Amino acid sequence: MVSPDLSQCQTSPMAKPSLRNKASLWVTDSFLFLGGVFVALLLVWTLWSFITPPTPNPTPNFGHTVLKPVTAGGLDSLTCTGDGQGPNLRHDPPETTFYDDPQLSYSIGKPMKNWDEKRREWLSRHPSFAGGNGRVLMLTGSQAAACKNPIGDHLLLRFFKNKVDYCRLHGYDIFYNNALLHPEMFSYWAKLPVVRAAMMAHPEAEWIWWVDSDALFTDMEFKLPLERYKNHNLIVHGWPHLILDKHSWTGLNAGVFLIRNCQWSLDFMEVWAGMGPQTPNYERWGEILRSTFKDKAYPESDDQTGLAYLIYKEKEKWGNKIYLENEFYFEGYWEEIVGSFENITEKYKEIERRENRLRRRHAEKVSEQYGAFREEHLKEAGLGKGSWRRPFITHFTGCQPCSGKHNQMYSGNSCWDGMQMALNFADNQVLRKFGFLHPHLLDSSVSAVPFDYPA
Ligand SMILES: [Mn+2]
Repeated sequence: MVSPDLSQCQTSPMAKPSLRNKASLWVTDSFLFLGGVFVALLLVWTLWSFITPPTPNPTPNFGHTVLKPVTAGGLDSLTCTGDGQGPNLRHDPPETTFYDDPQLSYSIGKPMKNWDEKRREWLSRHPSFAGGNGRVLMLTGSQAAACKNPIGDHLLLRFFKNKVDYCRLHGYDIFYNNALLHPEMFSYWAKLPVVRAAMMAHPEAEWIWWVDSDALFTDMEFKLPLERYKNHNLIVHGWPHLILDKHSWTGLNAGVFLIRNCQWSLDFMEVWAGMGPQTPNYERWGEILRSTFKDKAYPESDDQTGLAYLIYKEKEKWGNKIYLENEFYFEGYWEEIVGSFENITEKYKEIERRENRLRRRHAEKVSEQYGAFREEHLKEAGLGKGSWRRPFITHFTGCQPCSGKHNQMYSGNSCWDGMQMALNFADNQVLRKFGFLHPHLLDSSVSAVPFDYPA
């Protein structure tokens, strides 16, 4: 019988207690041992730092990294010599890893085996990345050429800035791709080769989070409930009954997904990509998908219907590791969201008028703390449709900012105005920490935030 921990694809040493415990024991022991000499050391260090110029530390070792918070955390900031306490970015030992195997490819269509072992081995050689079970790499991107829509590139810039803001606030890495990594895997299929390559380029990341270029974070404080997904490897916004009973291709949305960096995911993506335009079966897959999901919009095989198909038809094989999230706006349809921004802004202001802590100015770096404070006031707000909580991700499906084409259901202006409002609504949550706000959501101008805002 496998334990719940082992039954998930992810079994890397990051999740195991050994390394982490060893490190924290070491810190505790060091603290006890150093306790007596700490004050003396501090004094010597301080004096020394006054008489010697700051020198960069070219190859800090593991011990140094572990000891740092105990001995020199506060001093670094005073002497400006700090090289951070996080992962060691200069340590890559000469022992061979999977990177030295000439047979290994970053490309989809070249299956990789034993990835979990390979990744685990890399992590054991790079212990400063251990304990990164919640480590997330966000991926997004757009086409290689300039946008046809005259404001397309500007919109994409703002959509990207929004993701950079979210990642900075939560300590995530982000990669923007605008190269076609597989020449035949165009449009919505283009993301799969990027995810595949990113898994190999970032063995330290436990999760890869694909977010479409036309989606943005409209709640900068909300964090993914990663704990909820501990037994799953792929998380998408979706509704089981729409896929399994109604056979609707919109039973899920493939524009935003979270996928675990593990062998299961590599195997799954090979099967998923097997329906793509680079294979001889592309046309046949178009027919199969169309006959299974009758409401499918395009005749060609597409990634979203392909994913729904695998959940429906190969439930036993893949379904138990795929989590269909529908308790919050993992991504939300813009048309049902953009009209609620003004009301939500007022609701949040009401909370802040009641709660002094939320009006306190603070450093951007400690924003997560204020998100946690606010959470206490959002219990009644609900989540998802009809809620007055800020929607987590707003997705402009059908609007295509870059090409300028849009679904005939809406006027172009409703798309571009909606984007402008969503972008300013999100930006207000960021700019506030810099002392400014956009007073009107349809206008990008700013004004300074009064000291005790909102009064
Ligand atoms: Mn999209």
